[in-house]
Amino acid sequence: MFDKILIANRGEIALRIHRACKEMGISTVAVHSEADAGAMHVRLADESVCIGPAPISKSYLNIPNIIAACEISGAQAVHPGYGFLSENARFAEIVEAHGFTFIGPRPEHIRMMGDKIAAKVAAKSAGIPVVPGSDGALSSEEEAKAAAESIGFPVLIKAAAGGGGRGMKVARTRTELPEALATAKAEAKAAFGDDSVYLERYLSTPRHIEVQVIADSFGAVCHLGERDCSLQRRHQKVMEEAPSPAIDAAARARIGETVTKAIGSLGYLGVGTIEFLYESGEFFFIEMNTRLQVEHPVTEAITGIDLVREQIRIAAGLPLSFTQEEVTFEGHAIECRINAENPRTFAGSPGLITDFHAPGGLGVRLDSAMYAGYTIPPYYDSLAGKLIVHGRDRTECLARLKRCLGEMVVGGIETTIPLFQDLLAEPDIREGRYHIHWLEEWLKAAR
Ligand code: MV4
Repeated sequence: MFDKILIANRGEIALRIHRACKEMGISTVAVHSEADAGAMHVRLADESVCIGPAPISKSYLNIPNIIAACEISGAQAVHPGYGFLSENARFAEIVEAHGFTFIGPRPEHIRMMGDKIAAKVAAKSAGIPVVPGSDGALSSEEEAKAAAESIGFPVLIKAAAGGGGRGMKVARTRTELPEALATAKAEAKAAFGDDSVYLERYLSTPRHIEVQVIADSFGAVCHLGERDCSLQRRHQKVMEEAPSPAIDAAARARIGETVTKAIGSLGYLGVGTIEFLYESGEFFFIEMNTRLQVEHPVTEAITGIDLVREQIRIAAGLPLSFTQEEVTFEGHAIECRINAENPRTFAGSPGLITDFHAPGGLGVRLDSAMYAGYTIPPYYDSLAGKLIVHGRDRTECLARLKRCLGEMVVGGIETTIPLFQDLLAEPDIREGRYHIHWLEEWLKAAR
C-alpha cells in the first residue's frame, strides 16, 4: 500500500480523498493555487505545495507543476478527484511515465470513453443497450438523412468530442435536418476543435439514470446499483438520489448484470459510471464516465462501501474488499449540491462565510470545504458542499433532508439551500415523478 498520496484537486472532493487516506494510514499532499492557500484541503493535508496562480490553467491543470509536486513531496500516487485532470488520458500517462501511480482507470479506457462515438461502439459491442442511431460519425448530409429516416424523427445530433450538452441539436423533421447538422458541426468545431457528429433517436422526457461499476486488477467486477440524476439545470446536476424511484429490484439486477459483464469484457479497471437515458421501461446507454463522480456519496450511503478507499486499494494492486453477492442496498439516500449561488438567478455568490452551522444526526453527511471565516474565491466552480441524507426509506429520507436544510446555516453568501426547501414541497419531487426537463420547466413556470 502507498504511504503518501498527492491529491490533485481542491474543495470538498480534496477533503473527501484526504479522509479516505487518513483512515487507511496514508499521509496526504495537497496542491493548491495562490488563491487557495487558506483552503480547508490545504489546512487538513499533511503537506501542501503551491502549484501556481489562481487561474486553473496555471494551477489545477498545470501538469508539469503537479508532477514537480509529486517529486518534491515523495508521493507515490496521484488521486485526480473529479473535473480538472481526472479524465485526461495524457495526464494519466504522464503520471505513470514519471514512476507514480494514477489512481484511476487505464489511459486507453479514459481515451475511449472521452470519444463518445468510440464509447457507444464499445458499449454496444459489449452488449449494453444503446440509443438507436447512426452507429458512427456522419460523413455527409445524405448519410444523416438516411440514418434519420430509418430511425424516425425527431433525432438528436451530438458531437463525438462532446458531453455536457454542447454541440447538441434536435431535428424534428427532415426539413430541419440540414441546418441542425450544420449548427451542431460548427458548435462542435468551436467548442472541441473536432466537428465529428453522430445522430440518435431523440428521447423526449427520459430520466438520467447512471450505474456505478467497480473493477479490480484480478478481473472482479461489481455494480453498486444506480443513481437517479434527472434533476439538472443547464447540464449541471442539482439533486441526486439512490435508488432511483423509477427502478425496481428486478430491473436493477438486470441492468447491473448487463453492465458488469460488459465492463469485464472491456478489461476496465477502477470505478466508472455508465450513463443511461431511461424511458418507457427501457435503458439506453449514452456515455461512460471514467472518474469518481460528485454524487458518489449516495451510492456509498446505501451500500456502505467507501468508493475512494476501494479506488486506492485497486490502484495499489489489491482486490475489491467485497463480492457482488455481498453488495446490499439499504434504504434511500439523497444528495443536495449546496452551491454558492443565488437560489433564483443562479448567479455566483463567492465571498466571506461569516457564519456556519453543519446539520447533524443519524444518517446525515456533509461533504464540504466550508468553515466560518473562509472566503470562497471567485475563480472556481460554485459547488461549496454536498448534503447527503440517508433514511430507511424515501419518506424518511425526505423528512430528514427537510430537517437538515432547516438546520444548516451558511451566512454571508447566498446558497442553493432555499431552492431545495422549495423543491421538497413539490408533489412531483415527493412522489419521485420527474424527468431530465422537469427542473428547468419548474424554474420557468412557478417561480
Ligand atoms: C439525449 C437526450 C435525448 N435523446 N440523447 C445531454 C447531455 C449529454 N450528455 C446527453 N444529453 C442528452 N442526450 C437522446 N438520444 C437528452 C439529453 C439531455 C439530457 C440528458 C441527461 C440529463 C439532462 C439532459 C438535459 C437535456 C438534454
